Amino acid sequence: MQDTITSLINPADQRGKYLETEELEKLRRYFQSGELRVKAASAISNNAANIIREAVANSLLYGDITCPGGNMYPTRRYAACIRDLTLFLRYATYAMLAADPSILDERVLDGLKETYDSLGVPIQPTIQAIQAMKEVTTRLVGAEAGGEIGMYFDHICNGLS
Ligand SMILES: CCC1=C(C)/C(=C/C2=NC(=C\c3[nH]c(/C=C4\NC(=O)[C@H](C)[C@H]4CC)c(C)c3CCC(=O)O)/C(CCC(=O)O)=C2C)NC1=O
Repeated sequence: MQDTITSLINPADQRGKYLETEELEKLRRYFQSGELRVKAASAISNNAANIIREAVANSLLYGDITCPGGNMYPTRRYAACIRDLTLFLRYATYAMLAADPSILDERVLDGLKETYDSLGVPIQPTIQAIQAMKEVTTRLVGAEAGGEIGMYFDHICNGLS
């Protein structure tokens, strides 16, 4: 896993150079948004169950997917789906704190689409649920922090598409 600091310093070290102006500017933005990201992570962890409940209600419930024949039926699969959303939320929060998507690539997305395809887990409803989490989370943490974490929800969706 990388974060903004390692992702800038490691390549500079390989070149044997100091960070360039543009790279220092990226670091400055990282430090400047630090307080915001930490606060958002705290709000998300205190409200994780509510975020998921609301996102599921806004996206997946009340459709065929939870009925016999749907991928969220029966309860075992419903629970697996909720568990997956819980993982997406937690890892998106880590990525926001690191301001770097590599933890998602390494620990969440590697092989996930293949797993979903082989189990018949439908991608479009999964993406809808992740987008619903993004909306609910943004309402909780505000637009600015919502933008910070939103890009990592989008990163997961892109990795599944
Ligand atoms: C930390 C990284 C990590 C991820 C991301 C992960 C995902 C993951 N989700 C799985 C299953 C599953 N995932 C879903 C999810 C859904 N079905 C739907 O219709 C909804 C749209 C959607 C929820 C949004 C379901 C229903 C299963 C069970 C499928 C089955 O066994 O038939 C499985 C197969 C094994 C299992 O059932 O536990 C994995 C590996 N596991 C991991 O370790």
